[in-house]
Amino acid sequence: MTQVNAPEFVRHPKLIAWVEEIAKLTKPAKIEWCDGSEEEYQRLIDLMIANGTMQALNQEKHPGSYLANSDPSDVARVEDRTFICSEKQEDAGATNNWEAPAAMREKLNGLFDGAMQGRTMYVVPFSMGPLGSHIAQIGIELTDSPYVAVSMRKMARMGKAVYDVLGTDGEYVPCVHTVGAPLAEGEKDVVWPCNAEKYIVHYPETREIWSFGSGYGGNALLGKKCLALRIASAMGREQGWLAEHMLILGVTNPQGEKHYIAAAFPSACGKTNFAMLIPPAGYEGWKIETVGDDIAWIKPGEDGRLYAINPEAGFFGVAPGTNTKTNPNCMATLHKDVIYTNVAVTDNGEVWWEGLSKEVPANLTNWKGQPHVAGEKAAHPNARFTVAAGQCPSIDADWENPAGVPISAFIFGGRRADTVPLVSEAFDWVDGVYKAATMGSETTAAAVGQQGVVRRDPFAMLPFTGYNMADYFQHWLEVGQQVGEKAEAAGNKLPKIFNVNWFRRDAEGNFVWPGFGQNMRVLEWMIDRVEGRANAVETPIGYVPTYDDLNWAGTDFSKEEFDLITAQDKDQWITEIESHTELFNKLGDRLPQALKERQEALLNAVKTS
Ligand code: SAT
Ligand code: MN
Repeated sequence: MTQVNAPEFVRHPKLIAWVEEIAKLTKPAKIEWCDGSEEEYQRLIDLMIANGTMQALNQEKHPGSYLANSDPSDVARVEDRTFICSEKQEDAGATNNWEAPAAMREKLNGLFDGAMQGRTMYVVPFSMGPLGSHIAQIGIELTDSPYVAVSMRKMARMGKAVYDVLGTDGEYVPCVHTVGAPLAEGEKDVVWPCNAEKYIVHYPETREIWSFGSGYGGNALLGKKCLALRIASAMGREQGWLAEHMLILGVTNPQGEKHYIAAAFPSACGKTNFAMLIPPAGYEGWKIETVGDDIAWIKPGEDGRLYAINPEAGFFGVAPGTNTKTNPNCMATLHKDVIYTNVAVTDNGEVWWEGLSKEVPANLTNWKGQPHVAGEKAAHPNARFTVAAGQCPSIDADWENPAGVPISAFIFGGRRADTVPLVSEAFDWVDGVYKAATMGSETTAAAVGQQGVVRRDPFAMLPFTGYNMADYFQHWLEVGQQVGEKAEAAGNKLPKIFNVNWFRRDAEGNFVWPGFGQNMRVLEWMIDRVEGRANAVETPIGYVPTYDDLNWAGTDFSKEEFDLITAQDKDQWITEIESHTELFNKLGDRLPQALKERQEALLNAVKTS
């Protein structure tokens, strides 16, 4: 049996026993306890260069940066292979795949038996949230993928110091990950080992994560979607806080007034770009700062305000479409020390992806490692960069403040070609929860499956809520109620809730709203609404700005275009609201009555408008 040989910085007998137990099951050739050092990082990178998993990029253009190409069958999250295994099926709810924990354990025991044969098992200690903060959660990921180990070092606070926080008996979320490709004695490894069979399994009650068969992104970097959203959302429900699929940004106006906003969009709908927005011409003196680009943990304060932290330490962002126009801050963040996955590379060792430049460079090698063929994608649409958040020029001074930042407003946005206007403000908290709960969005390449079809994606959390979605809605309603009472007592206000749609199209199928920096105009209106100084008109679906209520300084965006993108078509809205019934029926008895009532009232208001 493999020697566990825990180093002396690990002083946690239960943890060591657990590593021993998993080693006995998975039978790795070797165990390596990661310490998070620079030396270790470089050694693993060099190892992957030697075995062909990674290639060094042009070190002058991309210092410290590397590229990995995954297997073409392992390029995105696998939602249909993702399971929430609570004791009772109704606790996982209708929107999650479920299997009884005992049955799943038996299945996984079979799959994990010997799964790491011939490989090294890395013990990766990490903290989601600032190390030692009362808000942070610790995880230990056991993985046979060095790619995962180096990526975790960028995406989370990873290293020896985690064990100091844990001490001899601290709590952690055990995360077991294998690519599911054992190597027989003398067998040559492939460049990106993985298994056609995949399981991403969560036990919310015992707070464990088990992942089999994939080495990619959210399937394998278990601190991110698995811990910080699925497990954390279940913790949050028990403990009275929220784990959300949200970016967090700070807006400061020329007078120096600062507001923080948290915004939920489904994967690959521009959260990273929005979080790093640069105010456009006409917005001199305004500033946007970035707290996080993907996940927010939000806790009620005694003053009735909601405080948010970004539990992550890095960005795992979509590369295609990113360029110096769409996201200059992101491009600057990528100036060094990046791990790229599934982008294309020039013969000069420079990265390229669709949208990086108008011209496609000659002699391009595509993400499959083959010569690029015109008309095909050079980078995979879900190609990603992994980079430390601290490198971002717009990073907020308080991004690692363990107390979090106070949230003034929530934004929910889907990708919708029609029906949903540029922006609307909810009438109140319940209406806001309704809007978020019934949000629809066209599917993207971030998940395996058909793309561009509208599906309900409540709170952009459809793939990430670790318990019954109806209970999740109820939890949001309760948080609003409790925080609202505290806020009133303290003279504060609950955050306002807005719905946006940057993705509306005209009759020719073109996007109407320019997006990116121009979203600043919508942000300004929101903040002025929070401050009670902006005008809005009441419509059946919420408060909306007129053309004159937005600041158009520095743009020639016309009233005609504005009318197009803000139009509310009565028939489309009746169809839309009626279609919410499908989700509500699916969720069944546990759906909060307040949301059913809200649907009826809304439908009535639209019909009689
Ligand atoms: O889940 S991933 O981390 O692979 C990316 C996403 O879908 O947001
Ligand atoms: Mn995401």
